[in-house]
Amino acid sequence: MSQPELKLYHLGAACSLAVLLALEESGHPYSILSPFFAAGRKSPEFLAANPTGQVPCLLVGGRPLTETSAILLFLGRLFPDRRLLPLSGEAFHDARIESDLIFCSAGIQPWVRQIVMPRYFMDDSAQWDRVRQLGRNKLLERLSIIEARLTTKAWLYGEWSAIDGYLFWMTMNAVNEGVELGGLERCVDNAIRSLSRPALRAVMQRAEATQPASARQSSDTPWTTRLSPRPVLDRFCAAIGRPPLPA
Ligand SMILES: N[C@@H](CCC(=O)N[C@@H](CS)C(=O)NCC(=O)O)C(=O)O
Repeated sequence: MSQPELKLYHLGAACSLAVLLALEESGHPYSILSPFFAAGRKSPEFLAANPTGQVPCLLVGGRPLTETSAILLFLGRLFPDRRLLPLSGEAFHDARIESDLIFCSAGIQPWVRQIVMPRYFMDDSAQWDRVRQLGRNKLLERLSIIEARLTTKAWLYGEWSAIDGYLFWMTMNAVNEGVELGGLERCVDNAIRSLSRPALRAVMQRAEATQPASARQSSDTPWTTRLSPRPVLDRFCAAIGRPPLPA
């Protein structure tokens, strides 16, 4: 059966990176679309596809699909042989995977957003440091829940899945944004292992390279920075007191 054409609206280091990684791991051809058409201005085509103006938005044969957790679930089902998610078809088992995806997007991601974009939560910029610190505290608390899940295994489900890729995005933002990850060695180790996957290194480099200059320069788009694998790896190692690993 022929697969649909897949196009992803993606922006730099935004959470759409988790979808980009799943697409890369699928081995299926896809293309990346920019949500912008001018500095800091989102294109009418993008806003028509996703009126919230947020990435990710995946065009599936031209039809938009939004929400990271729904897109990852869709890709897991579209490419069962690639084991992007360990779905079995058994209703409760698969619902637990869906629950984990929603925990990532609704239970963890909003705290990353609060740290990176405090202006969405507080109009008084004098309070932003405090808003960020509250976000860091909550992000740490939520990642601790993942830490407890990783006690006996490197990956969330024993084999790499797109949720480990999604967690990588959370942990990368945590370490980039000064969250103290010293007590979360397994989360950081999980992220380091994801970073050793060629697909992730490839998408990080591509994500950085495909940003239009206008998006890079806009102060409105903080999701465009710090995507080089090497410094991210160094930050992970430093966070848990591990000597720097070879590139
Ligand atoms: N609930 C959405 C949230 C998506 C989201 O927050 N996207 C952010 C980047 S991580 C975004 O596009 N922010 C730009 C904006 O809100 O204008 C999901 O899980 O996909």
